[in-house]
Amino acid sequence: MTEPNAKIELDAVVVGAGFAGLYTLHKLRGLGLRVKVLEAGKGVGGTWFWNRYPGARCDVESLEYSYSFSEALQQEWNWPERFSAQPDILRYANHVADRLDLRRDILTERRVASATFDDRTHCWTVRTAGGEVFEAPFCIMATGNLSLPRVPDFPGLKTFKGEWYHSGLWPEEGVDFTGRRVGVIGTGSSGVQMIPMIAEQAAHLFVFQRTANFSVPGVNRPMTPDVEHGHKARYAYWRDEAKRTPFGIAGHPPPSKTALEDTPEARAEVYERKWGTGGNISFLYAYKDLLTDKAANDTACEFVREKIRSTVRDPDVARLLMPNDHPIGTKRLCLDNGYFETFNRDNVTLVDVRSDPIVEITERGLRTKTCEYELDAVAFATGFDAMTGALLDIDIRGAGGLRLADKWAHGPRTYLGLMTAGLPNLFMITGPGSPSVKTNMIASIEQHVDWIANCVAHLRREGIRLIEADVAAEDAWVEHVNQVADSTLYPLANSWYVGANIPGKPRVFMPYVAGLDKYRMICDAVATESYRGFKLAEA
Ligand code: N01
Repeated sequence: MTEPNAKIELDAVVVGAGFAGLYTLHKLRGLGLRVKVLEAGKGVGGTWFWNRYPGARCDVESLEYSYSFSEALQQEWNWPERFSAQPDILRYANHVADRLDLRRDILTERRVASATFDDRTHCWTVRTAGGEVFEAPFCIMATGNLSLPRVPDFPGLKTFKGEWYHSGLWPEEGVDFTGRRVGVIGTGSSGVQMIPMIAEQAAHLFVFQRTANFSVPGVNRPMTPDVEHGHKARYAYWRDEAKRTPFGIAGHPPPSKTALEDTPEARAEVYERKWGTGGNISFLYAYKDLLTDKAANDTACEFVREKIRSTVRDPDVARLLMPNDHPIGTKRLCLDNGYFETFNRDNVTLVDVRSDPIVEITERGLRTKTCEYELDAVAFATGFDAMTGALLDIDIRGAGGLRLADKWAHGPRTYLGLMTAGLPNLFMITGPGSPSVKTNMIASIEQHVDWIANCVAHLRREGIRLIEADVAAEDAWVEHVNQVADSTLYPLANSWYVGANIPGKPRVFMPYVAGLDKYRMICDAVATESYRGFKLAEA
């Protein structure tokens, strides 16, 4: 540990050692910068460090959800499964940290409390909760989009005599639910993944569902040498193709037809094929208008509802599991391994907390308006303060003392999701207003980090000390992000994409949904045109 308050002077401070922070360190080091990464966790890996709940697994195939910047790295790493599980992804993050000798510049167990811009020195002062101080002209927030876990403030949680967990703060040593009465609250991606696993262990599992969610089969399988070698033999080609897609994922040719062009029989065949192949992006790519035309989307919703109807034996339970309040894909489409089948087990009970809301956590369990459930353990799969949460958790103050929390009081405002006016030299990786969570995150991370590194190199070459988003460019970008979202069905859902899961959070659609391919071209053009929309200053 360094001495408290001993100021460490650097060229760049990076906050977060997930996939974004690791790659940023590598790139900025390559430019000759003195960089430190401050990480709250005990280890690297970000999301994959924290989300250790049973069944945690990525919904993007591993041959795609991995760094593309190093041919050696992508050739030497072996993924054990099509969609790898959390421990394997965490192993990969650790391998990268070792392979690129990153650890000597990563300080773990350093939660950043504040970042303040000094108008006089033009440097950022970054303070950790433990009192350490770092100073650098550049500050890069690699804080993640889903990294501030949210536990609803049910009264009585403190009185609960059992144990409780959150999906995003899962104990490192794991949890054994054998013989216990367990409650899972939440049926988003995390709940849908953990429920089948916990059901296999628990004496009884109560699933507290407020909103039914669409889910499609993962169709996970062990990696075969054929698939792996075939892909690796043409890795450069696949990576290149991924760059030309809206999601940053290769191997899914864009659909040419609208859903209603097909007969109901032909449509059923298309959906059935997608269902059997597995994967959420693949399923939503069945037709080109599933996320823009409600009537088209309804056909896919009905197909999935029919699958639930035919899978779940109890018709009342099946009815409760059928989503009916949002178009499919407008909330993150879940990917599961036996989720709906789990509700056929004798030791699993679905509790509808929409009609019978949770009132409190008691000493012995959980009470809804009409019933008390005795529980030994509660697992919160209740999500995150997404996209802005981790940034606003840090007291960030820009030029003239501008507080980010004040500036974003009515919702995040950024230019390209990379910078926000008033915060010079502070970059966000996959910030609000960028494609981020609507893409393969690692592809988006690489695009952002490459852009930022090129920008920093340009500034240093040209002797420019400051870069800042221009207010007019930012306003136009925010307007554009909204227009694009409004041309889709996304705003119809009460999702975390619009902040709807956090009481009081301004309702603003945060990701840019025109696609990573289009976004990449915009960012490249901005850089080529002398950083159009940014103010550059020599001193
Ligand atoms: O969180 P969520 P998540 N009372 O916000 C319920 C990524 N991810 O952790 O819909 C009762 O989606 C809430 O109900 P409702 C992925 O991008 C990826 O599951 O608000 N229930 C909902 O059911 C994903 O989208 C992977 O009515 C309450 C659930 O909790 C994102 O992370 C795996 C409640 C929260 O769902 C977040 O997913 C896991 C309350 N007071 C996560 N408050 C993969 O790659 C909330 N809920 C596969």
